[in-house]
Amino acid sequence: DEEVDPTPLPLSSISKSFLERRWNDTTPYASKMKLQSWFQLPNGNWELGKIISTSGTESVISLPDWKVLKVKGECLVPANPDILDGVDDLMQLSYLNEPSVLYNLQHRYNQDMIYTKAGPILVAVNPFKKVSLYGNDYIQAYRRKTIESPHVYAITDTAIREMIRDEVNQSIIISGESGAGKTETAKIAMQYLAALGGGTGIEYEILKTNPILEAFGNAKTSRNDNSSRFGKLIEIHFSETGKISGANIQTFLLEKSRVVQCNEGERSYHIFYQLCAGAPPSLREKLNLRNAEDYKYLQQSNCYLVSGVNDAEEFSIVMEALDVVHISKEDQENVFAMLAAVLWLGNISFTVIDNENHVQVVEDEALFSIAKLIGCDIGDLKLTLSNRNMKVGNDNIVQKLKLSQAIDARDALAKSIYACLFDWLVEQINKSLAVGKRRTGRSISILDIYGFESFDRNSFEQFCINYANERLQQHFNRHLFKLEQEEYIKDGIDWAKVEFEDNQDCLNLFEKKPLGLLSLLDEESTFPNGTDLTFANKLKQHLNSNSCFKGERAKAFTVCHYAGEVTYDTTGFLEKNRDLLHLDSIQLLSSCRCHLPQIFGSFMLTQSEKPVVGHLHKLGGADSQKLSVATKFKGQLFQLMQRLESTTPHFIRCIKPNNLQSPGLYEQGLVLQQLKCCGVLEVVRISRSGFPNRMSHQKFARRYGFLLFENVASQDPLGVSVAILQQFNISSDMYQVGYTKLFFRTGQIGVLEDTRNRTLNGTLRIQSCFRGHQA
Ligand code: AOV
Ligand code: MG
Repeated sequence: DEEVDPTPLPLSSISKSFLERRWNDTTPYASKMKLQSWFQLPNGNWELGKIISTSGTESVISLPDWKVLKVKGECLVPANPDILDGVDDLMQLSYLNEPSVLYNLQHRYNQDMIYTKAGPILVAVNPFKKVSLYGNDYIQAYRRKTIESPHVYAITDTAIREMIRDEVNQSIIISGESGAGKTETAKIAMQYLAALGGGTGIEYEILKTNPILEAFGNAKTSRNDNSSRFGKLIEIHFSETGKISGANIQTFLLEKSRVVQCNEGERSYHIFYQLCAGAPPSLREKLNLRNAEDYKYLQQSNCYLVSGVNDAEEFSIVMEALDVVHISKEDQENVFAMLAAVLWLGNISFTVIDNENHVQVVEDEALFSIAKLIGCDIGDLKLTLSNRNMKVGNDNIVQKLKLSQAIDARDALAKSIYACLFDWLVEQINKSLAVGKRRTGRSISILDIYGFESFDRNSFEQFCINYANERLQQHFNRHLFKLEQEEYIKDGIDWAKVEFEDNQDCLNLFEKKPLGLLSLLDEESTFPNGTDLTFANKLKQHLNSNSCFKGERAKAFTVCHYAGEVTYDTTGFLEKNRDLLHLDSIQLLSSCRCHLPQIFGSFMLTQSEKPVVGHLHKLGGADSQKLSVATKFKGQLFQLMQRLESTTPHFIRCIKPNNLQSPGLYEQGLVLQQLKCCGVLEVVRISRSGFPNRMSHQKFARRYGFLLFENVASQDPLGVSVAILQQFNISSDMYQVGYTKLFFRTGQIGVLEDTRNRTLNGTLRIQSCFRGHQA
């Protein structure tokens, strides 16, 4: 009786699996059994209660503190049986509801099991402390698959296997709020890839890019002591033999403004403090370096230290890393000289010389130090910082700058030098990583951008950062919901639609032309009379009817992002979007005998000639056909999305369990809000009732056909596929046969893959034994 079912396989058989039925179970729980149930306390937290009795619509429950309450049935949410406490995939929960998911993650979190699967995605809850889950032993264990529990290593391993199996590039896309753990997670994934080796030391180099980029691109914010202020995509290339052959890093929109301005309690980029604290005496003298406290740019936020961080030690780590990526000692010193120049720029001060507020530069140590560090004439520097050359018709006129203009010009120069330095560093790193010139193999990309941010005051930077997160969320939705469901329909399989939060409306608010946030910003930025206030008014005038937009008083507006509402203050929006560096400053840089020829080198060559447009572009010349910052960023994001679209994505969602960056504290409300806004519950839901793995009939037949015990009469791929399914006794609940593809529930392909690998390894071993005998 228990033999193989001889009836032909149904093509589209099941409509609702038992899992689905459970998910959709809406019968009032209390009336069914005397069991455990979740009860929401007035503070929003959930407590596990035991139902003592039920009569009519009311139940009596007892809470853990022995309190007994009479509650309405609809206030109770079913809890899972104890046996399901802390399951490692949320899909295994019998009752998938908010408190059950929260409790499950918390249960694991309390035992330092910070990783949990939610169907195809990995959820990582930030431990804010060292957890012993990493290192070589773990890497080897995941490699050999002797550990199964969810981990970044496991995701990365899957990416490698799928890259080889499907011959498709892969991406690991890490998202989450600021401080949720994206950058750490990216490093853990890189660690795993690096352990595969490359043979030329390239893997070591790849790891060493992290301290460099973090020193120059991360800073302490009020949300994260090591907050990324740029976005990063690292593409790691593999040779045909599965070894790392090289890598390439692309960065996105560095927050320049931080160099000249940052909020109370935050810091500028780590490297400034590291340099001040860690430079050896000879370097200090050469660069005329002071302590961090002596520089105005670093003084303003009144924060010099990060708890638990030794900047001097970090500096030596960065220097060592610079060696590893082949940046010469001479270039390193020049980089530090540029940093010192930026710091001294902040100390440049002006005296007002007339009653129109025109200024002159004070001749002091700051001025002399900069001239020496960047190698320019003191007189030229003075003029650049206090005058502006303008072309009116055929005449050149010199205009004196007012105090505020002079300060802006000075800060613009500092920001440009820093941004150029950052780009130059990334370029050098890329040269060093481009070892495998002929990249015939495949790649795995890891995306780590700045997370969604909402501060008391939000400016242009948050506007861009949150827009980027909105784009990324769209990619996530597209892959996990839209494409998934479209494919089911296209291939004609039975399917119950899952609703999800689509953020398309919010993206439209940003991107629509001509009446979207970005277009209106650009338009106002090009108007000579445009101001931050006229911009804010224009937004209110055109966008007030948009459901994702709310006008606020004066210069502010609110956007309803997928992750919550954020109110932006438009102060500085236009200037930051234009990001102009005056021609005078560009000419100054082109004339300087700066020690870092590669950065401003092209300017040296054209010293006597007219500046070349291309070079102006790099520094953002005022009179070049320059794109606005927002438009350029939008273009970069589109390109990024295109690149990601050609890969198989693996998603990791980082969750921040508290806002204090402290270990052991799990705030249910905060976690729930993050789970909700990124659709974790829906992902689990769609995966439970869906078929996340799929393969064309042809590919399936080709891949597993050799495992068949008997020859199949039919040679067509569908026939072979069906025979395989039968031989492996795969329950008809677990797959569906579409017009072109086979669709599997989670885990099914894994079973087949394991058998295939075992069989192949066995075969190989037999072959090599055989060869051994022959020899
Ligand atoms: P983020 O990248 O998501 O924020 P980070 O990766 O910088 O966040 O993580 C913030 C801090 O959380 C780190 O500095 C660590 O102290 C801690 N942390 C995160 N993950 C782990 C882990 N797996 N183990 C131990 N500690 C961890 V931002 O870049 O601000 O969006 O912009
Ligand atoms: Mg980060």
